[in-house]
Amino acid sequence: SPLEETSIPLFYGWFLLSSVQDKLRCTALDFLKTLDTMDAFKKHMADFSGKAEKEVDLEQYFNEKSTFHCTTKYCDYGRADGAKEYAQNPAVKKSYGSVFELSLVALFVTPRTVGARVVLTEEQLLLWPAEEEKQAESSSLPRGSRAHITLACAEGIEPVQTGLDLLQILALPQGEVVEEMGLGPLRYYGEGRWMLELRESIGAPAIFSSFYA
Ligand code: 2AM
Repeated sequence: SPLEETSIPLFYGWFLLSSVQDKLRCTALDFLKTLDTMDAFKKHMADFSGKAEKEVDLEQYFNEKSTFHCTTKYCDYGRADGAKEYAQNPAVKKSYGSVFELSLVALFVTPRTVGARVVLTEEQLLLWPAEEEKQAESSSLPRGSRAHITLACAEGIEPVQTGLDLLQILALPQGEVVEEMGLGPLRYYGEGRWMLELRESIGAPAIFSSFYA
């Protein structure tokens, strides 16, 4: 019936509690500000600006996203493949409205997106869709590798890009450490792709729920 169809949300995911959202926003902003001033970053500035000498203000370059969350299943109100099956999954129904603790292990920046990498527990993986979108380059990565929080996107970039950028980085050989930052080692992966591994992961309480626009 039409009523049942409209009951499937745009997406399911873990929504960060507001206290940790503010903290993560500050951490991400500090990271961008620091990155912007680093010689190693300036050396590769053309990845972002297109021109070798042109400076980039990363704070201006990216538009921050609101309501930080880690998408589990994009359902598109039931139109996406596997949406109905996901909505009916007993694990999904059982966990709906429960609080989980997400583990944020890295921050990454590309010319398109800024994100936080999330490593899921076995329990959290029960809520990860079975038919996760398969990308050619990521076919050998473990399930849940795409888990992330989109923090910001460049002009004209849709947030779905963040997970693709993360998978791309994870499929590459580990980048060289270009600097030990306060939070941990910063690695460069070429083509404007940077990843800061957090020496101490950030524990982020988040509610498993869904979003209807
Ligand atoms: P995100 O998870 O990287 O932030 C609404 O658009 C939300 O669903 C966003 O959070 C977005 O990206 C996510 N999203 C959009 N399209 C998607 C897709 N095809 N696959 C997975 N997630 C998607």
